[in-house]
Amino acid sequence: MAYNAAMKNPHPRKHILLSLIAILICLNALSAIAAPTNVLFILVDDMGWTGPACYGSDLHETPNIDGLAAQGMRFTNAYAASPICSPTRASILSGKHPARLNMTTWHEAAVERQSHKGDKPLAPPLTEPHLGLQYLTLAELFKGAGYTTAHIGKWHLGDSEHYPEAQGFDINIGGTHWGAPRSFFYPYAAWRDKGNGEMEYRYVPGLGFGKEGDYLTDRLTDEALNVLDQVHDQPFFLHMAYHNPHTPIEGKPELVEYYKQKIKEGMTHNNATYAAMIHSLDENIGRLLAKLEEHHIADNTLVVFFSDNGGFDQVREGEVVTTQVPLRSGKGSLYEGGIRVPLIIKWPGITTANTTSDTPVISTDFYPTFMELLQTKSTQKIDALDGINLKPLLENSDITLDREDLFFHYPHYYFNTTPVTAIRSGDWKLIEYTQDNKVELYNLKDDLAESNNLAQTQGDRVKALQQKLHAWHKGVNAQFAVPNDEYKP
Ligand SMILES: [Ca+2]
Repeated sequence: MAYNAAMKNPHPRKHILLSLIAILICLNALSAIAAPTNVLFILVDDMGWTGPACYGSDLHETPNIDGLAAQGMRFTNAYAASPICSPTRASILSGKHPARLNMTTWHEAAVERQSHKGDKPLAPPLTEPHLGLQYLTLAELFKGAGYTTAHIGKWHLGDSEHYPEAQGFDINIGGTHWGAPRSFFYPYAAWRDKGNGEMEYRYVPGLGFGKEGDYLTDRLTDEALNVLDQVHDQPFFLHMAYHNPHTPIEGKPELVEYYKQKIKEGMTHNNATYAAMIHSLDENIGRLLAKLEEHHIADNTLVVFFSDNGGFDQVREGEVVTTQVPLRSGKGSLYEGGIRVPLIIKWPGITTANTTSDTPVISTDFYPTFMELLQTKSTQKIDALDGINLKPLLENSDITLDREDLFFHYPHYYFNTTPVTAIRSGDWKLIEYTQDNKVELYNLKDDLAESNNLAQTQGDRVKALQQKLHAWHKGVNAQFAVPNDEYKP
């Protein structure tokens, strides 16, 4: 018998070995299917729509961001829910619009407003300086699903009682109530005048030892890589919130020199230091993505790249920081330059490599999309979500989402704006400035630069969009700037 069997199959041991390998491959594939998808959420600070090379920058070099886009879906009409930092960050983590949260300005400005109405014709509303603990944050959602949750970098969502540790994050490295480091170079700390003569000592906690010349973005990434080394074999949600390229505009000297040499007459982007900051940011995103590969979890990790608002278009250190051209304006404004931002999503098994979507999406959409990822059902604690689940769009960029309108509300002053509110509905965008009741209407399809105000000639459309916008204000209980009784013209 043994002889006959051996005759039929002259290499029995090879046969058994091949079968074992096949079984192992099947088991491995099954475990990959069954393993929860990790999430690496890369949030960058003040990078405008045209910041990365794959979004058209003629100066910045971003091979790693571009590479991520080549592996996933790149959005051309993605919006931050707010034109400034804290509110957009709150909208991501809560799934609620900043106007609904009454969190429409950044932390420090909200604190300042408690004692001072400002020196403008309108007094901005009193708003929440903290993301309330009553909301179920994304971190709490992931934690409830058995994920390890880590926040690294900029927090800016409230004082120490509202730090990441109190909002569902197991790990917090560097997160504070401040919106920016004092310096991007070690020791990342210094005294500063708060603008009212009061001094404060700003620092980045959790970075331990360092040496002169160390760059904050490298150091935060070191910490993230360490976290990934620890948690790669368990599901994780890593909220990687880089400070680049927010002010202070500081880059590594050799990179600044490189971009100074590269800049030519007539370039749209021409700030070498800002370009160096984006270069360092991109390098570090490359390190994160390489670490996923090293641990063989790139195929099981959803990666998001997103910016919290448009680029800062004011002068710092004698130079305009950046521009969003062809978009109008920048950070703080409800023109496209303030709110339209880069967004790339790679969801293994869901997105197709190198796809583009022109569908308008907004930062409140992440929350319901991650609920879908986790198969979490809505509960009382997470009702009143303002976004929608993007998974169907991520699966197929040709589908039409069941949503026509996006809303924006910034009842505050900034360098480039007075209190303002807006709606985008299809290709149309209506903007209302409440200080002088000025209304502007643009067709973004024909007029991306918002240079041709059609409000005078399209009265019916203005009325219809205003009705929608005002109904939305009521629905979310939006707060407005009111006449300032302390104002002296
Ligand atoms: Ca920002």
